Amino acid sequence: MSVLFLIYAFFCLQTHTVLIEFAVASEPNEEVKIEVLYMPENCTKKSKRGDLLNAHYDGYLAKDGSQFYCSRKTKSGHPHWFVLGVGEVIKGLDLGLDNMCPGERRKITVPPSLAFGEKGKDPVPPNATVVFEVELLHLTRGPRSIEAFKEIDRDNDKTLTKEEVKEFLRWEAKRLDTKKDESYFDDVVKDVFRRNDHDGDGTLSLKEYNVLGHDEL
Ligand SMILES: *[C@@H]1O[C@H](CO)[C@@H](O)[C@H](O)[C@H]1NC(C)=O
Ligand SMILES: *[C@@H]1O[C@H](CO)[C@@H](O)[C@H](O)[C@H]1NC(C)=O
Ligand SMILES: [Ca+2]
Ligand SMILES: [Ca+2]
Repeated sequence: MSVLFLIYAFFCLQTHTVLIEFAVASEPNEEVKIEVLYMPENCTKKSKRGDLLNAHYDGYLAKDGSQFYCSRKTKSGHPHWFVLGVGEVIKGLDLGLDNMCPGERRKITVPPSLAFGEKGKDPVPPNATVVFEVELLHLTRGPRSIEAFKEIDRDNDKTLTKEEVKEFLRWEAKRLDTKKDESYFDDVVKDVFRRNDHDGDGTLSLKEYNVLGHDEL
């Protein structure tokens, strides 16, 4: 999945994490255990909710140490790109990968309530505690971050116009060396505004843009 697609998806899909967080809140005794296996000397940037992370992770069953997942061995062997803190990965990883530096390695032990639950998910059996060994390779501030909003908001007036969004998409496509027609950008912008411009004034406010972690403002 390309980063551009992720950005598009984030403009267009409302996240549904409220339910997940609610479910987790009912199990206050179960916590994620984090052990740092390797910490790079230079830790300049730390992960937070809404960031795009690129990581390798191997999954093991705590019960017998058997491996049930390895991102290095899947079809393409590519590390995964995902957005932190929004339910794209299991809750235990959303919590366990917070505040992590690129280059850092962690062992994260996740109770079943924050992993695959009472039902499990083949090949993970029901009620299984799982252990992940994760290496964070790259981190970029995600499309729902205040950094991204500011980047798009070129005139810094705290609203995004269609032209600003389109300019940003063009710039991203160029940066990622993805060739797209003008009509593609027009369609994306149209779709973004149809879904997000709730008051129909032709611009996106911070609230409409749905920046994660408003408290930073
Ligand atoms: C951190 O990185 C910078 C530049 O990337 C380098 O000059 C510096 O020596 C590094 N510091 C340590 C403690 O490795
Ligand atoms: C999983 O745990 C729940 C709650 O402790 C229990 O009710 C259920 O029977 C367990 N399921 C299995 C398959 O062990
Ligand atoms: Ca603006
Ligand atoms: Ca608006």
